[in-house]
Amino acid sequence: MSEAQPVRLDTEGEIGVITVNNPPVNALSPGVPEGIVAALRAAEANPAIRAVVLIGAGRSFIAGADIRQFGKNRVRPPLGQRVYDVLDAGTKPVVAAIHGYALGGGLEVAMACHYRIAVPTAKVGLPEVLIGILPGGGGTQRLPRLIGPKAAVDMIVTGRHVPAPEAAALGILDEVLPEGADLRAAAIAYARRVAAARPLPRVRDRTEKLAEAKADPALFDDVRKSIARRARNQKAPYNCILAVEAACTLPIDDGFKREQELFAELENSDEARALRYAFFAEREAAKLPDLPPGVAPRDVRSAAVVGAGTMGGGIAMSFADCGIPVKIMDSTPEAAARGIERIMANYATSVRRGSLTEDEMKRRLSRIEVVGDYADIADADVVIEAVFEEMDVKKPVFRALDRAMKPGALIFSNTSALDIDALAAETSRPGDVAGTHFFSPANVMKLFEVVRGAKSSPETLASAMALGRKIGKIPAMAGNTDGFVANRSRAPFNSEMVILLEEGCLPEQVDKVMVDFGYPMGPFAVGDLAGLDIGAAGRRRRAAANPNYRKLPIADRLVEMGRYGQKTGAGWYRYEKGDRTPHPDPEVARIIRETAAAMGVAQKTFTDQEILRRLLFSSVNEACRILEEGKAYRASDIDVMWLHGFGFPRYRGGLMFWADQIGARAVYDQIAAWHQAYGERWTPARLLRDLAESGTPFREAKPAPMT
Ligand code: T1G
Repeated sequence: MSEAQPVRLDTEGEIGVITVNNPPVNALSPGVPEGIVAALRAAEANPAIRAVVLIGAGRSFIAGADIRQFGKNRVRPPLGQRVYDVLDAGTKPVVAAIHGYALGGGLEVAMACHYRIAVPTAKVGLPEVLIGILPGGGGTQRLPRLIGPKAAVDMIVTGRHVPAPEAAALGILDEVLPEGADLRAAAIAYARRVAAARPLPRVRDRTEKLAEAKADPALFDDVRKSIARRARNQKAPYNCILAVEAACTLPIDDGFKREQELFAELENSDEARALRYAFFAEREAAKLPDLPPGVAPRDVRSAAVVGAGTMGGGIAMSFADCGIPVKIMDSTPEAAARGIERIMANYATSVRRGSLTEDEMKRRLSRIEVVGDYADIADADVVIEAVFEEMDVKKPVFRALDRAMKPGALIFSNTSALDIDALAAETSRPGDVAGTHFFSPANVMKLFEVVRGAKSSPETLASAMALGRKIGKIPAMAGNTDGFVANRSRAPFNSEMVILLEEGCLPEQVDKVMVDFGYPMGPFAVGDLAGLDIGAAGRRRRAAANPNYRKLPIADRLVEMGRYGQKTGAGWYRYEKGDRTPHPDPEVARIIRETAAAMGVAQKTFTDQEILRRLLFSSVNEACRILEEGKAYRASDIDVMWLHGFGFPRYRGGLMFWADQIGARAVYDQIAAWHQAYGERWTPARLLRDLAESGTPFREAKPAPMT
């Protein structure tokens, strides 16, 4: 809460101006709703005030309830005494003046006002479902009255932010101001114009658009069917639908009651707690706790990418998508041309799917320039190396970048596992070098794993984290260890899934367990998508570095047979031509049986829980090793990587949050038992043992200082 009063009432002539000032996003923290109510009552009681403007100070209107208050024993004002109710009961027009964001309770306050105007860059939305709850301030009842139940249920179930022009077209906003307009002055003028207008246009009184539900009785069932796959195992999306349905069948005050009932079912659910945790974990991950004070990130206004392959092209798109001009080059003009063709094809697919307009595609393509020489990229503020994942290919690139790039340029590698220090050593400026590991497809996946080299300067690291946010990614820091943090914590999972086959599982059985758990795809299907040859290269590298490395003969056998996955029409599964649907393959079952027999592995049957825990506990154990070695700042950073790098179901919070639901003691005891049964690979991490003995949650583990 700001030092000054979070809410104040001023007057401009006969217009009252209520300003909410609770940085950084004007959340409705304790004291803010009360302040708004007090200001509204004061304006009501002041005969000199004929109309009121409600506006946010700083960068936004009101971004919603204070999420930090959820899950605590909140004192919630009863129906009839909330801000929304006081607005409904008012006798003077109130104009909501919106800039930045009006989200959740913020939009609900605006919808309880009589008029809503906004600057063109403003965005509105009811994103409560994204944190496992539903709009609890009348939003499920007022939004359908403003825009109709169909559009309302779409906004509420997706939680999407709606740009002001679209919000006006839908009927949420009464006016969008011209570019550059002074919002406060325009709102005061608007209030003067409507000061005498009666009756007051209360949203609660508008029912004409609700008739849409009568004309389409299947509306809500159709929505339930349309979300079934992505809302699997979740309750909030379905309660959102029920609440909007109530708006179409009940008088509004009964609808408010129904909304409260449906909200109460969600606030303390596992799903809501996990989603709230994920929300804050993502923001925490962007912070470097050991950054010296006063270190500011370097600004990035231009970029360059070396390597125009799948990753390089996706990285270039990430910059172009966020308005940053980017130059891209490869070893030959033909390779560069292939790269730009792939980029154009990717954008064309988005246009075909309707997620991008033709004009926006042209704007983005205009920001990508193919160049032929290092001299052409010398002036870029940042360069990302994205060439073939072999040291003897990358090192010459770093030497060339060192010779070419302007002083102060950031020099990052997109390597997914190779030693950042070895690459930095090829330059005269190791302080400017770090890893920025994108996940494929680079223009889609949000995880931006920043890898610190031993000599990476604090400014370079701060710049990398800021760059991640600037290009719309979720940055998280990793120490320089084989596989960094995301892939290293994932590696045991990738081994254990194949070892389960040696013991009697089938790929389709494992995949079903993980899809039922909430993954969008099973790990074997993902392997076929990524290419089994990629994994084989990583195994060869690890086997060369570690003679005790546990080989995976079944996986190696498939690769030897040329079964690389979708790209060869067969991998763990069989694929029909032109169809990406994985089909269980008896040939694979035969290979599994033969290999297991040759290895002399006793066969057994598995419960779903045992499969799930064999995979995830192996990674929880590795995550503990990563933390005890000081290669990650927080357990929650590892969760952020699993959510945004591997599709871990968000409503379960993340790998370590999920493990905390089981408890370190139970995890440790199970791993200790598998250590007895399977040997060295299941040796419990020291940190895991310590957490089990002290009863400390994974989320509160104190990692070693980052090195
Ligand atoms: N409550 C508490 N803290 C919040 C917050 C919120 N609603 N929104 C942001 N913060 C903190 C955030 O943790 C970070 O803190 C700082 O503000 C800047 O945020 C009754 C029940 C508004 C689009 O879900 O989507 O209303 O890290 O880094 O990138 O029906 O914040 O600096 O310490 O994200 O510019 C519904 C959540 C609540 C909106 C701005 N509202 N916020 O993005 O900044 S439930 C939301 C956002 C509700 C009603 C229901 C984004 C943003 P720190 P940031 P940003």
